[in-house]
Amino acid sequence: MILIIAFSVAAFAQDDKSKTETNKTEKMETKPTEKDKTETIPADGVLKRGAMLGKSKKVSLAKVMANPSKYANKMVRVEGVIVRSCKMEGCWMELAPSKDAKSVRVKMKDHAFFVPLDSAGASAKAEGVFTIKTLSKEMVDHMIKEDGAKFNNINADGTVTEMSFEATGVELTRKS
Ligand SMILES: [Cu+2]
Repeated sequence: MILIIAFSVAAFAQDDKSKTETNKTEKMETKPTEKDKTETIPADGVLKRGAMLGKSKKVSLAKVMANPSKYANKMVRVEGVIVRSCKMEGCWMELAPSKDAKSVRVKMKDHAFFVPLDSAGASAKAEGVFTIKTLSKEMVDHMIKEDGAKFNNINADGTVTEMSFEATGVELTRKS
């Protein structure tokens, strides 16, 4: 009985701490549910998250990466392989044209939907908009420490300027 009480106090204390940190860094954003984090990506179907994919122009991820400004700020559809994804909430994933290629960070728009935490290795289609943004040092540090992100282009002041893709909807599959 004592053990159970001690455990629940510890769990409560931890909850409290994560709430405080969240409020500081991310304001009152949507949090992923347990299902959001752990749902299985099927091999014989698709797991859809966010808005249904529409009929925007399909573009090759490799072509966009070769010429980012040509595609920036227009709604497009891309597809690729998930190289890495946010280990905390699934609020971003790195999408590459093929397994060992350079990737682009795909962020789930408005932090309103999420991909499963073990999404790496799955294939994804995404619809959204490419933008070029500078991330603050705080954001970069947070993403490396908390989310398991990697950056190879950190500026001297700790910020990162990167092209990213803001997705309104994604479709994931384990089909190879
Ligand atoms: Cu995240």
